[in-house]
Amino acid sequence: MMTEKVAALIGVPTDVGAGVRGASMGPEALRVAGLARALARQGLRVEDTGNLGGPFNPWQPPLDGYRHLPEVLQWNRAVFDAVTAQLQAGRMPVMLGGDHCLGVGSVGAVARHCRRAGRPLRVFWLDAHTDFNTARLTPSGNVHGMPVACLCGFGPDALVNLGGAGPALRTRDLRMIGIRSVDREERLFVHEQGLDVYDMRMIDEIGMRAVMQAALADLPRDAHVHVSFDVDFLDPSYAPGVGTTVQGGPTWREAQLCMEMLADTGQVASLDIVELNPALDVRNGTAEAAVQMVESLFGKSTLVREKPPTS
Ligand code: 6HN
Ligand code: MN
Ligand code: MN
Ligand code: MN
Repeated sequence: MMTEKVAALIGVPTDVGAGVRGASMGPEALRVAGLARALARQGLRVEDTGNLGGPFNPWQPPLDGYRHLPEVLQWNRAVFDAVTAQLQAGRMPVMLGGDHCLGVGSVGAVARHCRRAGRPLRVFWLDAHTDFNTARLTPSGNVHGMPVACLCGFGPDALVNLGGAGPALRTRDLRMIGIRSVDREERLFVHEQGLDVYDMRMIDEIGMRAVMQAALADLPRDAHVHVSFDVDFLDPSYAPGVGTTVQGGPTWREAQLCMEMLADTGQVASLDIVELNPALDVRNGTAEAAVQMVESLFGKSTLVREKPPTS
């Protein structure tokens, strides 16, 4: 008998890592936009575990290169524990952010879980940004620009070692799609560390299909696929409700294809939806766009297909 897959929604209402207030309202906006129903339509059983709690946003300037580090840490500890608990219960964690600093706890938990199980991990970072800043490189001090660096071992000890000693991720376990904004100093570090970045230039030149084929080419059959979906991945023309819009993102169809090709792997096992900012949205349209993308990520397609149309 096939056991039903359970998606566990974990709301994390905070914007302590962001430079603009409002992502703390993201979880509720995603619920209102029908996230649970969309997942259920794709055959998942959905359990909404409610929201995690944590400190308010103190709205202070950076201290030693970080804004709100104690608060960021406290939220990420809660995320790490909640995601770990769901993985251990055999459920698929779906984290509703909140800003992207929460990726440290979420991806960190997934990485430790995979390591314990001896299962390979592949993280797809869908974002306009590489989020690879450090205290020394950051132009803002906002920790939502640093989660990838922290996960790879470059950051404050407390965040790097959140779930145990040593970095959670190896750079080779990461694929970044949709990138179009990397800070000056951050860029050198991205190259130095050899991140696998599929930027908009590449999407322009070879198309989303070839980009995703390349990004998925060496995916082990038994790998756990984690998708960290920063809503600013989407083009602001149809997804204005984020704090850090960058023009020139994937079109609706390109973004859809990216999600569909991830769905085709059948291996998506955990997800973050982050950076949605309802204070900047128009009639919850960005939340609805994100929900539609997530539905594609879990297999929504127009026709019933045994395999991709052109494979
Ligand atoms: N995000 N690179 C900029 C910074 O302040 O470090 C923007 C980061 C945006 C982060 O959207 O998750
Ligand atoms: Mn497992
Ligand atoms: Mn971003
Ligand atoms: Mn991000």
